[in-house]
Amino acid sequence: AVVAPGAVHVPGWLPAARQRELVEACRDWARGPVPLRHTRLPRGGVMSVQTVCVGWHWQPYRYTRTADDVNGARVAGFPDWLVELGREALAGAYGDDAAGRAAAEAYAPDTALVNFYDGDAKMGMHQDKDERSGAPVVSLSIGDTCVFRFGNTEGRGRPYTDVELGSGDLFVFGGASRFAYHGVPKVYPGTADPALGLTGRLNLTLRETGLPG
Ligand code: MD5
Ligand code: FE
Repeated sequence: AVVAPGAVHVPGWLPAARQRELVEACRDWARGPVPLRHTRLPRGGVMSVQTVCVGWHWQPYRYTRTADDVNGARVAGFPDWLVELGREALAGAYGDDAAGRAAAEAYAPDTALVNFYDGDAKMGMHQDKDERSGAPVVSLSIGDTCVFRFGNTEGRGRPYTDVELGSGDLFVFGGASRFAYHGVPKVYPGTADPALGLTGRLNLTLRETGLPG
């Protein structure tokens, strides 16, 4: 479903077996070299979601190779299979025409933010503007269903559209939607398939930082 120009939601895009593989990969990343943790904000706040990064480390509000705000370690490398997953995702969302297929082939994500939401975690309305690239953001959700609030480019308030994101859902944010405000006001605890072996919600976002190699 096209939610706004460039914003495409594909429910149930990722098959269950690949969801389980991704959960396992996230468990590995969560152990280190930089552990899954609540990101501390420069003004003293602490995010309710827990995050681990791959490829580049996001520290509010820039990307670095080492986690200077956590343990100083160099972040895990960005694997080729994750680049491939990003291209498949773009093709899944945009691949109906030649321009979309070309964009998918050219997509070169170099960072992933893995966000873990327990039943109380939320994400306030914000823009993702720390990337020096206008390439689309690929978002994959696994586990508990949440309410995703997709807003506008002017500010945190209305108009916005609330969309439920369930396990396996793909959302791609490109074009005019790349810099829209968005957030996660609510997670519905216990809504994931128990066979996933995951309590809570995982969200992976793939991005191009636009930074040199
Ligand atoms: C999440 N994560 O569900 C969301 C999915 C984050 C974050 O917001 O920054 O880690 S990514 C949603 C997104 C990304 C880029 C642009 C837009 C939405 N957008 O234009 O709405 O944990
Ligand atoms: Fe975001």
